[in-house]
Amino acid sequence: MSDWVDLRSDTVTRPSPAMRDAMAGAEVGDDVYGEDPTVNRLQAVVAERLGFEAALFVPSGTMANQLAVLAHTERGDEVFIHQDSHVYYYEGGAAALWAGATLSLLTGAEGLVDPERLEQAIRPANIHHPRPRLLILENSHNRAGGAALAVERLRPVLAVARAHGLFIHVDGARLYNAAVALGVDVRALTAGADSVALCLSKGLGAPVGSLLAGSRALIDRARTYRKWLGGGMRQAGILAAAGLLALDNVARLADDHARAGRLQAELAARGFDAWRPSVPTNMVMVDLPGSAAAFAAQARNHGVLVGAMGPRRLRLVTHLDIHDDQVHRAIAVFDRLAGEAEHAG
Ligand code: TLP
Repeated sequence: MSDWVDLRSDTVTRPSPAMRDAMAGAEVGDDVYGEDPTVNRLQAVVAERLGFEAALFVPSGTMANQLAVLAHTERGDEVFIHQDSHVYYYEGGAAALWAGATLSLLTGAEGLVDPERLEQAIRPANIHHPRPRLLILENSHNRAGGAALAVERLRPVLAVARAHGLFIHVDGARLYNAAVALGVDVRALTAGADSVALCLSKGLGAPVGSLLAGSRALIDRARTYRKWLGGGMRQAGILAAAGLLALDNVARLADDHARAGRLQAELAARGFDAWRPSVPTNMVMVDLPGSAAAFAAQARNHGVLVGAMGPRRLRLVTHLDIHDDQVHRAIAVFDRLAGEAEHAG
């Protein structure tokens, strides 16, 4: 697939030669015994960077989120979440399956739960109601086009959650994209949260791996659930070594954001309804008059891979393996397909 322009996701990056070397040379031990020095180092570094006591290395962002739901709740507890959030929309009903959670789906601009809607949704203690327990936020917000949500926007909804004694989990799969776009330290975006999920295998370029960060007590509970789910990995230092190098890729996320900006501007100039949210990151959404799946199939015929985010919406994601060249090729293919559609019309 090396000649393709793959804009489907930032999950498609392949490890760099330096990463492969670090993996080959990683010092390892059995992580189920807590004895893998490289995993332990990665967990300590990420906990410190995100401002938490502890962190746990897990295979995927989905597992990090699901462990958070399991560790914060008991069966039946109510979890408040935006209807476009990954934990609800893209995790296959896992929160109901594993944690037995009651999901309360809320709305709000750019993927952020509206504080008034949250206030209205939280019901008083009563035998008829599930126990209100957890608020989940997502930053940057995937289905909102990669929207980075600033601290000032988070504050009101965090205050409502706190006032009602809810725990707060942030799905920060792309938290560093948000921090870079907003020009803030990542800790500004984790302040006030009880746990954060961070992915190393998206824009940061590791082949595998995510972390859940939180208090030591929460992470101890999450470790037990990880074991129950079969997520205890043995010589996982081979993966953690790549993860440690991935943390060096934070500053260059700005390049991905700039390329996404150029892609959006060029597509818009060619008549596409291409948009990015108010504080954009590494995504461009394109709303089409016709089928997104059909357009994606045609683009594939010309070597450009894009994802369908809805019946008429495409998502284009920039990442480590997308350089200016690839951006130009993608624009040329969109141009050509637009021309063909005009012809057909
Ligand atoms: N998202 C994937 C797809 O599942 C949609 C993608 O290509 O964007 N939180 C957020 C906000 C995510 O976008 C993703 C992955 C995850 C969690 C889950 O991470 P993984 O794929 O590692 O389980």
